[in-house]
Amino acid sequence: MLLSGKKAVIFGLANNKSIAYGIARAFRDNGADIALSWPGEALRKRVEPLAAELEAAFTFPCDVSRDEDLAAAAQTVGGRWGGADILVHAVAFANRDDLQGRYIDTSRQGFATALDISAYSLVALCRVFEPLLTEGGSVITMTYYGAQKVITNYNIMGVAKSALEASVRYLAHDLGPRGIRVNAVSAGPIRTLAASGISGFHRILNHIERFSPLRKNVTIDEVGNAALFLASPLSLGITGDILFVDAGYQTSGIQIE
Ligand code: NAD
Ligand code: 0WE
Repeated sequence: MLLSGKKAVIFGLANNKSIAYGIARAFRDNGADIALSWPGEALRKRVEPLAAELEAAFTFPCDVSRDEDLAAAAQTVGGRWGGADILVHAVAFANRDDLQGRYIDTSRQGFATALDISAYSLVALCRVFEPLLTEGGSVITMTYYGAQKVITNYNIMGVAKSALEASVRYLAHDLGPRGIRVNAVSAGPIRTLAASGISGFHRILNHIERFSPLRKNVTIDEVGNAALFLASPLSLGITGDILFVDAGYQTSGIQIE
């Protein structure tokens, strides 16, 4: 098994549709020990049964917008495990109002919120966990094509994901000398909690089904397996990179018929 004896800390599992759930399952099925975070009591009730199902070692509170929570998370993991091999960051948030209409209308507050929770949190997470991460460790975050090209309504999240992708490169340079790799998976659209209530999401899914080379949408299992590769020794030569798991969509230019 690719991750026997490895310890993975996973942020961003909300329910069994979450990309983090697909990743956790792939890791668990490959022998990893798992720890899961929850951002507040409301989600704790959803996470704990899934933690039991995934045989997670423990769960812990962490709202990534709070420095105290991040410090406490590192303390908890350090206390329980003494270290960690894999960090998964599958967290994003923007105000719903900022995911529709014109990007130009994004408020200062809306901009700050999206960048704080969706991009800065990876930097903070890497910093507090740096002393705990082992040589050969792997940090994985989740991004979307809207970081690189304009996707209608993705708006401030596109800008936040651009910052996240740039952070992946800078963090890879900071942590590389310690043998720790930092990469992102750029997933195609998937109907998760974070996609629910996005107006016209079914049209995005239809578009990918029609125009991606594989003529389909991707699943959380496919994303989980790509994350497994990035977490495993199979990818020891890869850092600072963006791995697309998007049925090939990002390679498209003009397509006629
Ligand atoms: P999801 O709703 O299941 O996961 C998002 C998670 O972010 C939730 O678990 C939520 O609790 C967490 N979160 C939000 N604010 C937080 C905070 N302040 N502190 C801690 N956690 C917080 O949806 P998902 O689609 O699985 O999203 C996971 C990641 O994948 C996100 O980064 C998202 O941008 C990215 N992504 C999603 C898609 C898609 O189409 N679903 C595609 C590409 C990338
Ligand atoms: O990254 C995302 C979604 C992130 C997200 C979703 C929400 C919905 C609920 C961040 N914040 C919030 N805030 C909420 O209140 N994706 C890649 C999925 C997604 O979201 C879109 C997309 C796609 C794809 C929004 C508009 C257009 C396309």
